[in-house]
This record gives sequence, structure tokens and C-alpha cells, in this order.
Amino acid sequence: MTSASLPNRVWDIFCRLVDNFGDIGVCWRLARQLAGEHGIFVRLWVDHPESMAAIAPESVIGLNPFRDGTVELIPWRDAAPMPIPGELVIEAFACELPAGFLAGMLQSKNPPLWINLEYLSAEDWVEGCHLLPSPHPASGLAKHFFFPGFAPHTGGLLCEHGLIQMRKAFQAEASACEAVWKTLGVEPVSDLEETRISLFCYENGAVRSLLDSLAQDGRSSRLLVPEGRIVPALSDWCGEKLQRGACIRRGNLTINVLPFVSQSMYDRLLWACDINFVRGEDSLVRALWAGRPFVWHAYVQQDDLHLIKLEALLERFLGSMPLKAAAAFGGMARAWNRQETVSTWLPAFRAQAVAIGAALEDWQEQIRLSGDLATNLVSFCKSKLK
Ligand code: TRH
Repeated sequence: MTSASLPNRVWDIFCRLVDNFGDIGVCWRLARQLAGEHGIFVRLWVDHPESMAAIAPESVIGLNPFRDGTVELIPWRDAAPMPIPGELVIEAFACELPAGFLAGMLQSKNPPLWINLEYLSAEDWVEGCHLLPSPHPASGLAKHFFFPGFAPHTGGLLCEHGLIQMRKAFQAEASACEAVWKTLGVEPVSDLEETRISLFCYENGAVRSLLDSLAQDGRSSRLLVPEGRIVPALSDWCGEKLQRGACIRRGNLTINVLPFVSQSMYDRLLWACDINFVRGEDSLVRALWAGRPFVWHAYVQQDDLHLIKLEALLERFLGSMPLKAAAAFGGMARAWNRQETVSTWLPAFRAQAVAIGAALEDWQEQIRLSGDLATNLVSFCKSKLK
């Protein structure tokens, strides 16, 4: 498609890979929702398009550029000639636009709306900073800071239309879960008492206490671990090198090492599990929408800044939970993030799982009253470009 034949509404999203999968994970989801639900033609510029292969294997077919409906995935090369900017430009996570593209924006008679999409945080200051403009020093063109968040005066969270209904229908249908286990090569559920737990986290000194507790517990558990940074620690604990496809039993704990699956399959894994350990930003939000008790490992930052983010999240959530459930949810999350033993909290967390799940469903409803991030972005754009 040439720029002459582009549809009216073209948005550009620029994403630079820092590490891990969070940045590209958020941008890919946002791009697809803008295209699928709002009819926008999205050009997603990615400096390492090969990183997309993990979360969206379909995107590697015919890279350069890959087009999925109305999302075009474009390898971002600073030196390449740049097209005319679209109606709105998103600089994801302060990634700094390529000079040639920025020059095109500044020279344009109708400059695009310029958004810096920020990281997710539950902290109070976010509401005060959401949508603040910052003028470009030479031209005065405003860049607006768009903050995702849990509170009413933020940009909200990514949540596709119909996602919650789809998830609830999935969880009501045992055969849907079984199909996931089959696809992932995991044994079907034969022991109804078995607790299935997904584990996605950074290196974490508390993991041994988690494994010890599960192995020694009277009930059986199965840990489902997409391959990644925690697998070496699991291998150490087992005394055996674990690789993709491994299935190993120690005491009452079975560990399955899974491949890193596509985003949509990962959602289904979260829906199918009884408890989810998640990390960073995007999987936290997906665990919230899954409605199952979760333990969040915040992206580890210098000077323990991530612990402040954790407390902000807990503060928003714990107040609306019954006391025992709040103590278990908070205790488990704090121990996991401080990398202390979780053995003291795990029994209470499991005992309170139903209450935690119910509180999550309520919290979800409240958060969704403020609208989802993609729709809020479209509304902001309409208000500015009318
Ligand atoms: O990968 P992350 O640790 O990303 C982090 C954080 O977002 C952090 O805020 C950011 O600053 C840092 O990256 C650079 O965790 P996150 O955010 O949960 O992203 C993981 C993505 O990978 C998410 O989109 C879900 C997806 N995923 C899959 O698609 N398949 C899988 O098997 C798994 C485990 C995850």
C-alpha cells in the first residue's frame, strides 16, 4: 500500500526494545486493538522486529513489512526514508522518535498529535501527570504524556472489547481448559484436587521456598513455566537441567516447562490456571483480567523503587478485600518481591483463593468503569483534532 492509498486514519507507534517482552507486548496489543476495534491503520515501528516472534509467531511470516489486517509491522531503521506522519504518533515509553520522522512532524502544516505512552503504575501522582503537555523546545509542538493506570483520571488499562465475557465463558467450560492443556502438551486434569499454577517471573531468591512448600504440601500442585529467566533456578532445585517440554515430579509437585507461547495462548493459560505468578506490566494486567488469584513480581528497579510500585498497587486493591484475603494477598506479594521465604504465606494464600478471586472480579468491574486504554486514546485524539 503506498501512502497515497492509505486510509484516512493512520497512526504511527514507535517501540524500542529495552529488554524482556513488556514494551513490545503492550505496543502489539494496543496496535491490534486500535486497528480491530477503531478502524485505524496502524504502522508499528519496531527496532527489533524479530522480538515479535515470541509473542506473535504469525508476525515473522514475511517480515519487512508484515501486515496483519490494518496493522503494519515496520522494521525501524533510523537511516531509512520516513513516510509522512499519520494523524497521531505514539512514542512508546520515551523511546525517542527517529530524527527524520520528527523533522517531518515539525515541518507539517497539520502536525500529528504526539503522545508519549508511559509505563503503568498505580501510584497517586499518575493522575496529576496524565495528559500533561510538554512543548518541543524549538517548534512548540506539544507532546502529551499518556499514562495507563488503575484510577479514574488515568488512561486506563488495555482491555479488548468482549475480553471478560470471553474469559468467563472459557472458565465455565471444562473442555476449553482441556484444549489448552492438550495444545501445550500438558497432562489433562485427572486429580481434581491438583492446583495448577503458572509461573512467569524474574530471577527470584524466594523461588526455592515456593518449590519446597509445594513439594511438601499435602495436596498436589503442578507448576506451568513458560521457558525463561527462572528456569535455571528450577533446574538447580531439581538437580537436573530442565528444558522446554520437561515434566518432572518432586514430592507433591510436578513441574512442566512449556514453550514461550503466543500472547493469546498465554491469556488462555492464565484463565486455565488456579493461581498465576506474573511479572512486569502486561502480564500483570492480563492476570487481573483472568480473575484468578495472582502474585505479581514487579520489574526490579534500582533502590528498590519497584517496592513502592508494589505498595501503590496493594493500597488500591487491599482495602476492598475481606481482611484475611487481604493479609494473604499482601503478605504473599511482599514476600515474593522482597525475595523472602513465601512458605509462611502460601497456605493462607491458597486458603483464601476463592475470596481473592471474588475480590478481583469486583475490582475489575470498578477499573473498567474508566474505559480501556485504546478507547481512551481514541477519545483524546478526537477531542484534540476536532
Ligand atoms: O517481559 P516483562 O518483564 O516486561 C517488562 C515490563 O513490562 C517492564 O515494565 C518493562 O519496563 C520492561 O519489560 C522493559 O513482563 P510483561 O510486561 O508482563 O511482558 C511480557 C509479555 O510477554 C506480555 O505481553 C505477555 C507475553 N507473554 C507471551 O506472549 N507468552 C508467554 O509465554 C509469556 C510468559 C508471556
